[in-house]
Amino acid sequence: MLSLLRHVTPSCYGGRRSIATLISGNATSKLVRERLKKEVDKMKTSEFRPSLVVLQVGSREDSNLYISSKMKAAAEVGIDASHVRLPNTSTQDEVLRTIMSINEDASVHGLIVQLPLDSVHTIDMELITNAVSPLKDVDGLSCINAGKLSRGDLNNCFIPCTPNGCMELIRQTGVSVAGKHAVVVGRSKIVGAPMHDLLLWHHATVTTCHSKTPNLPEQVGRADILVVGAGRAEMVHGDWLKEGAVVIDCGINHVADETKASGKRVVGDVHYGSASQRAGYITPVPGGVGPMTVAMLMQNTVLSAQHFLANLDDKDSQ
Ligand code: NAP
Ligand code: LUD
Repeated sequence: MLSLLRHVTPSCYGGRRSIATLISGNATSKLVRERLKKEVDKMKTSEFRPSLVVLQVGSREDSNLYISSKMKAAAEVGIDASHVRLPNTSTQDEVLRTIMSINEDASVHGLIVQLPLDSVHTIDMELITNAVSPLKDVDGLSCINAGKLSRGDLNNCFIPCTPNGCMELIRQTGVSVAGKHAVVVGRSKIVGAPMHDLLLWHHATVTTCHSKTPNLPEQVGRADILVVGAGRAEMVHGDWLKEGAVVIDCGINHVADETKASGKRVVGDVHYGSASQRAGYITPVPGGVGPMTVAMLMQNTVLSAQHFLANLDDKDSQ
């Protein structure tokens, strides 16, 4: 565990020493990928390999980057992954037909539709995520999987990758979730809402905040465990935090930085410099939650392939 956590190097912020221990998503995700590779090696035959399809509509630059990380991780683990890209002129019906045909393809165990959809036409995102077969929904975004998670049926559903990755990072700290006060900032279907459910069913008392929550700093200050997914660059400031809190930052925001060749850099939703002065544990951005999202997608795909094989065995023995 020690190599996955390290004390944040003293920073100049406010002239004080940093005290938080950094939780490395890069190191934790590497361990997950190594474990999954061993599991895939055991189940792989000349005819069988876990398989994943990532469906993209259009070609947003950020989605291209995330999908290429997913393809790379799949190759490393031994998952047969394909990237299906539909043009940004695709209609809702065309996207639905593509999903149906992948649903019916018995050689595919996992299907995700990378969001947001980038089409010139209006597409109902809810209709699209619910069209994915719940048995292949390795993103855990269909209402069947989300419903099971909200009722605490954790062992019988696919858990969305980002919150699942956050739980894994919290586990690395050794801080137990049961009985703690957890605060989630954001209530989206992909981050905040499933994060709330996961923390709740791991027996935390959970407060979920959103854009209409009055006095956010006060709510954040009550958190033993804080997970932020708001999409607001460096919004959570260190002096909002309870001393020693576990801080998990899901935010990926691009801000201008003239010292970089690209003219920009990536920051989280938490102001890292000040937060690391006060938190007990903190995730960096980049290198925190992002790589865990990718690793958890691999984990869900391997789980789905294992279910598929177990069902084949059941059928054979009947
Ligand atoms: P989203 O769909 O835009 O949802 C943002 C949520 O934050 C909403 O619930 C919104 O409230 C809330 N919010 C916005 N401004 C707020 C404020 N000032 N105070 C309190 N709550 C506020 O975004 P998302 O998809 O959940 O993503 C959130 C962030 O996480 C983004 O930076 C995204 O890039 C990042 N992300 C990272 C990963 C990863 O793997 N690292 C994965 C997914 C997303 P309302 O509901 O009231 O609008
Ligand atoms: N849609 C996701 N849309 C966006 N960062 C990701 C993501 C890797 N259906 C569906 O993959 O799970 C999804 N399912 N998402 N995301 C965001 C979200 C989706 C975000 C970051 C990363 C996937 C990642 O690897 C690196 C890091 O944080 O270290 C690099 C960040 C950078 O931009 O440099």
